Amino acid sequence: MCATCGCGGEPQDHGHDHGEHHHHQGHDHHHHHDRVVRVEEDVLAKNSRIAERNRGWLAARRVLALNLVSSPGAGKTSLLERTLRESGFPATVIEGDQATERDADRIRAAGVRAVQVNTGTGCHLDAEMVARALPELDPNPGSVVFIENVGNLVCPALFDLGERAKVLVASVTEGDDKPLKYPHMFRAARLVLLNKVDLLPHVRFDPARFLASVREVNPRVPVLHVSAEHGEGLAAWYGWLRDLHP
Ligand SMILES: Nc1nc2c(ncn2[C@@H]2O[C@H](COP(=O)(O)OP(=O)(O)O)[C@@H](O)[C@H]2O)c(=O)[nH]1
Ligand SMILES: [Mg+2]
Repeated sequence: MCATCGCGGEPQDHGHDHGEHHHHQGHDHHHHHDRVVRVEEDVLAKNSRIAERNRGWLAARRVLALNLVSSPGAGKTSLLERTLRESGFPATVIEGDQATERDADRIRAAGVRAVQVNTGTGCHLDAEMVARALPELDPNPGSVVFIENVGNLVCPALFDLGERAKVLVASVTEGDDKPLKYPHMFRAARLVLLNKVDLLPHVRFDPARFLASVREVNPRVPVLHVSAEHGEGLAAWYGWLRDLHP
């Protein structure tokens, strides 16, 4: 599991059989591994309980919460800035980053209230951080809360924040093979936005291969092509939001 945050999965071997060849690890390794898995289960079970509480808190206010996940720099904040400016959705934002108030400042410059959460060494937001941010944010009944997670395609897949759905922002500069390399995140997504399509003429990225890779891990998830910079495809994203939250 992830040494910093206590999240993560079981190590998976490819091909070679451990135990037999790794004499130096032997029994201790297995005891250690059992303990690690148990701690991880505790961490995730506690997180799930708090996430359920968040879900109740949000439901009581008819607030739609979405968890935006991506690798660093895919365009989550850019997408939010534009969405907040032109979609007309009443919304507030929780910004997650290891450090700085920069993204919250960008959101506030778009005229929307935002609470910044800094995770320090942490690589994801957890339900407890969102539980603390929500009363401070105090979203209006019927509004949307966008939660921009820490840029990371690994750990945020495991941590339920109490959101209705995870929206995954991928971008054409990341390569078309990422769905196969980060299957947990692509499986957890309810919507995939393929951002920066304005750059397609300049990068080696095959949209058909990307779509096939997404389909392999998540057969039914919608995939929308967008450009947060140029506005392409954003009407379909606003339509998806409206369908979820009339
Ligand atoms: N060409 C292009 N650049 C984009 C687009 N969306 C975001 N960017 C750029 O990508 C970089 C990272 O964007 P940002 O919104 O900070 O990504 P985040 O880390 O996911 O929040 C910035 O330089 C943006 O200007 C897009 O649709 N097209
Ligand atoms: Mg950002």
